[in-house]
Formats: sequence, C-alpha cells, structure tokens
Amino acid sequence: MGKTILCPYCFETFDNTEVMVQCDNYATRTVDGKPQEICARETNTLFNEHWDTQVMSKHVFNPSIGWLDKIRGYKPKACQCDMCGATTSRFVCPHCNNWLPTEMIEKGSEIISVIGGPASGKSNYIVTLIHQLQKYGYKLQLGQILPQLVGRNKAEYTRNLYEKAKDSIFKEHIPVAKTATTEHPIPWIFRLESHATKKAVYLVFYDTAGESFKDPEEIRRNAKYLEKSRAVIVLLDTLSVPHIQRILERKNIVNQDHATQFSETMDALNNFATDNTQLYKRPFAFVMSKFDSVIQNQEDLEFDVSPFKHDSSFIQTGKLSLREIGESSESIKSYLERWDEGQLSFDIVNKWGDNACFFGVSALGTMTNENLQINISDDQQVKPFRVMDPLVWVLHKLGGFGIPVEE
Ligand SMILES: Nc1nc2c(ncn2[C@@H]2O[C@H](COP(=O)(O)OP(=O)(O)OP(=O)(O)O)[C@@H](O)[C@H]2O)c(=O)[nH]1
Ligand SMILES: [Mg+2]
Ligand SMILES: [Zn+2]
Ligand SMILES: [Zn+2]
Repeated sequence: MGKTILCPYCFETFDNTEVMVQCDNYATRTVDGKPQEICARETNTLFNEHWDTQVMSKHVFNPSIGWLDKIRGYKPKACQCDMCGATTSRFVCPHCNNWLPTEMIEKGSEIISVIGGPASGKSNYIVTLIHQLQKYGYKLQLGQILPQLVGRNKAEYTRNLYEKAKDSIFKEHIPVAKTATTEHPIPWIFRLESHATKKAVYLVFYDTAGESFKDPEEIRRNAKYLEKSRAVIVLLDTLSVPHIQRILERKNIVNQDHATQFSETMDALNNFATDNTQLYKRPFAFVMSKFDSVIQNQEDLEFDVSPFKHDSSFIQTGKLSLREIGESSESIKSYLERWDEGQLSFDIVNKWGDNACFFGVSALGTMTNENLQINISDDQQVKPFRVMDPLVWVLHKLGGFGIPVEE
C-alpha cells in the first residue's frame, strides 16, 4: 500500500502506486514536408470526459512500479514512454488523466476550500491571501508558498493565473474580474511548508464562479469537494447583510455586482452539511469579506470595531494571538445576533461549536470608485486587511504546522 492521493480535479482518490504518466515529448520529424510529432497524440477518453472536450492528448502509460516500491512507499521518478522511449516525469491522475505536481504524488494533498456566492469576493480574497502569505508568512515559520506549474496549458498554471491577478490588484489597482461560469473549475494549487515542522500541504482553492454555488447540479459537484476538504473558508458578503445594506444604501454605498444574500449562502451550505455531518467536525472559517465598508462606516453601522484596530498582530509579534482572533469573532457574532442574522450565527455556533470562527477581512483595503478601480491614489499601495487570519487559524486548528501562538 502506498499513500492515498486525492485528485484536485476529479476528487477521486487513488493509491499513489496507481498513478499514471504522460509523455511530454513534443519533438517533431518531417514527414512529406510537414512537421509531425514523433510520439503521436491520441484520443484520451478519461481526459476528454473530464473536461467535456474532444482534444488529442499525449500518450498516457503505467510507470513500472516494483513490489519494493509498493512495500517501502513509492517515490515518483522520471520514466520512459512506452511508445517513443523519451523520459518524462509528468504524473497524471489515473481517473481523469490530469497532470498533478510530482511531489503531491509522493506526499498527498490537503484541500482547503474557499466558497461563497456570486460576487462575495472569493477571487480577490484568494489572490491577496497568497500575496500576504508570501510577504509575511515567514513571521509564523511558514516557508515560501509556491503557486504550482501544472494545468492543461500555460495560461492555466496556477503561477500564471496568480501573477496576472496579483499585478492587476497591486500594480494596476483593478480588482480581479468576475470569474467565468464553467462546469469545470480550474483548481488553484499552492504548496506551503512549515519551516518549524517541515510539514507540507498542497492548498487547493477552487475559484468557482459563485453561480455554481446555487445550481443543484453544481452543488452536487461542490459537495464532492467540500466533503473532501480538511477545512473550509466561507466568504459572506458584508454588503449583503440586510441591516448593513440598508444603512449603506442610504449613503449610496452599494454592491457593484449582484450580491448574494447572506442567508442564501448559509442555506446552500446547510443543505450539504445535513447530508454529511462530518463537516461539522472540521474547521470552518466564516469570513465577512469587504470589511473595509464596516470599518469606514462604523458609526453609521453602530459596529464596535475595537478588535479591528490594526492588521493581524502576528505581523509585528511573530505569534498568533488567539485572544485577538476570539475577540474579533465575538464582535462579529454579537453584531449578527443583534441585527437580523441572529438565527444564522446561532445555527453556526450550534452546529460547528469551537470549529467555527468569524472573521472580518478586506482584500482590497478600501472600496472601489466609480471607475471600478481600488479607491487609492497612484502612489498609494493596496493594503489588504486581516486576510491571513482565517487560513492561519485553520492551520493552527489542523495542527502540525508549528504556528507559534501567543500565551
Ligand atoms: N470594498 C470592497 N470591495 C471588494 C473587496 N473584494 C471584492 N470587492 C468587490 O466585490 C466584487 C466581487 O469580488 P470577486 O472577488 O470578483 O468576487 P467572487 O466571489 O470571486 O465573484 P464571482 O467570481 O462572480 O463568484 C469586486 O469586483 C469588487 O468590486 C474588498 O475587499 N472590499
Ligand atoms: Mg470569482
Ligand atoms: Zn483526477
Ligand atoms: Zn512518448
């Protein structure tokens, strides 16, 4: 028995000794005056069914895995294509034939999902979270967070998707655009390692268009990855809390996109959770996105934002403050209880208990202006606020990362 691997594309699990390999020999020779690939492409039914396409793919074959590998544990290594003899180390899932990072085949992956309805702020959140972790993760002994280089084509590599989105926010001050609705979300795969314990995880985020969180067929798909997630970050759009919406509308502050009602997201989530009570045993971070709107309008909203005076204190201290996390969570919970979402926070606390925590984050640090740009002057920098807290809390809850904690 090797290690069980969870494929972030099709969510099937497989023993790592069942992994398959794909030829990556693109060399050509001239036949009748035309270049032709030496190792011809073929129809790959598993891959085409997964993406619902009809493309020709490079040859996929079984690597030779000896009985010793099976006993001692399998370490993937480059092997020769059984058609053309070229060496390749492109490992693919045996169920859907999608390319997976080599080290994931050896060590496995942990899925931490980010979910939320349309326009709740998921895409901008994921990008700024990674950006801030790359900048400050070392304070908590977290090593480089590495966007992976796998995908159907270079444009889909996490690194390329991430770099493009990061430049849009941090250089051009333009928020990441709405995610296209698709039946097949592309997973964003990052590798994160703890300096302290050397434990590595692959974080897999699905930047799904929020719409897919509503459609029953897509909920079934979503349920599939939620069920496999070690922890979940649920984004709730602050601007769609009815009480906040009413007050901010009077000040002409409205959601530029179609907001998802707070309770709708929770209903969708509760629907899968009732069929799968295991979910209540996993850490769930309930995150109010666009929290800048609360901080900038605290008086009108009568929101006591004293626990949100500064960005995450571990940036200064190098230690996670559970007190700060707890106070921030409590202030959001009591606000929801006081206004119309009492039932919602009651349900969450009732079901998840200590595995639930509330957060207030701002990916962009401020509102967007009438040109839909982040509302700062050209010489100012985009300043995300508290975006790392939910993930750091989740890693602390999961354990094994040696996150230093303030006594
Ligand atoms: N004020 C403020 N607005 C934000 C913030 N993050 C996102 N927004 C606004 O919310 C809109 C939607 O954000 P996205 O990140 O695209 O939301 P999403 O959940 O990925 O949306 P879909 O892809 O449609 O599901 C953005 O265009 C911004 O205008 C934030 O931190 N503060
Ligand atoms: Mg999106
Ligand atoms: Zn797969
Ligand atoms: Zn080949």
